[in-house]
Amino acid sequence: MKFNTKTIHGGQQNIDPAYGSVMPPIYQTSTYSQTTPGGHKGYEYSRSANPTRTALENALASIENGKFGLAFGSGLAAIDAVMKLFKPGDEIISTNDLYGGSYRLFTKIFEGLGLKFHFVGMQDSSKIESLINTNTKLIWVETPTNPMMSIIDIEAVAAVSKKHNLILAVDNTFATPYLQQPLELGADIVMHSATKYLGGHSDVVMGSLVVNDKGLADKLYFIQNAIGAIAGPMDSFLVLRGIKTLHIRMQRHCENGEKIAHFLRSHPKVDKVYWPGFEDHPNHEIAKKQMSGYGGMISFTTKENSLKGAVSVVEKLKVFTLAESLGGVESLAGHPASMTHASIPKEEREKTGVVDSLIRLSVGIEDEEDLISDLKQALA
Ligand code: P1T
Repeated sequence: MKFNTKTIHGGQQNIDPAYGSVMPPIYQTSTYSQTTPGGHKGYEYSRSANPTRTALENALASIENGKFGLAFGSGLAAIDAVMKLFKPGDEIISTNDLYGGSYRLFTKIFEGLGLKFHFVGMQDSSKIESLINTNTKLIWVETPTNPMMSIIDIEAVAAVSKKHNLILAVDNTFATPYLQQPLELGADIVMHSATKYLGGHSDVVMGSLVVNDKGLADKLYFIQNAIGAIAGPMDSFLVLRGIKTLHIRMQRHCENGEKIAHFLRSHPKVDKVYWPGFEDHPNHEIAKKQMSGYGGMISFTTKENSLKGAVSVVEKLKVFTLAESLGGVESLAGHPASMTHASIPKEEREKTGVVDSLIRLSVGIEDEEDLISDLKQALA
């Protein structure tokens, strides 16, 4: 099956054996009757499994070209489950430019529980190798990175990971499987904040993991059930519905993203524009190799280069909504330093470019002319 068919049918065979409904029923139930202890039809309690969640988990596995999918109550809950594979003393190497909440989870929760994190720019994979020792267990990659849009060569990192027998996890939230398929490039785990493009309509908070290895899947299922941070049936239905239009939404996000990136670059008041589709983006060649398009996420600074200037631009936008999050059909603007990345200490975030004057756009699928006029009036 091709990707554009998988979004609609992948993993969805015989979805409702009872009545043949085309969309999966929302099994809004916590439990299932048993004829005798253990005598059930495959479902006993909805923390362990729920048919609507199963339908979504099968779809997630299908679109990521993986075997096993798991859905969690948020993206961070999915990352939390991965970290629970490890024990005190284990070491993790992570990209240094990443979602502020992931950084907070790593440093404020898991460092306290005895895991050790190394944050490093991964554009050069030899930098990773120099940090590996016998305690190293996982490499955590976000690409494109949030919010600086750096691109990390998944195949190159996978080669290092395999050589040292580590697990490689890739946060694929920004690219989505429409643009990039990390398992195909050698990753062991692909993670999503399904809140974003997979859901696609800013009406759900959810996370997901997809893996190929049965042993790893079993460990993650155990953690999912033992901890209980699962996705609910209604939310599972909504994300499954979102996935059905992922390919056409992404196509439009990419088209609008490209136009806005070029518009910003040509605007006299704009200074730097971060978007991997530019030929002179430092990682453009890697993006071209591992992605089939460049997406709708763009960050930029203005020549005024001040907090006040950035705040005044985001406050003036009318079609773009000033809000946390991304990946919905509507365009959003954010100020990473005070919003999504406020939990990263200023000196740390500024090292990767997350300065006070940085603005991040999640370009939606509205008419491009309305988006450009909106940016024009806000920048004026
Ligand atoms: O918000 P949640 O569903 O828990 O997902 C966390 C997360 C993980 N990974 C990436 C790359 C993310 O961007 C996020 C959430 N990000 C935002 C809310 C944001 O505005 O950047």
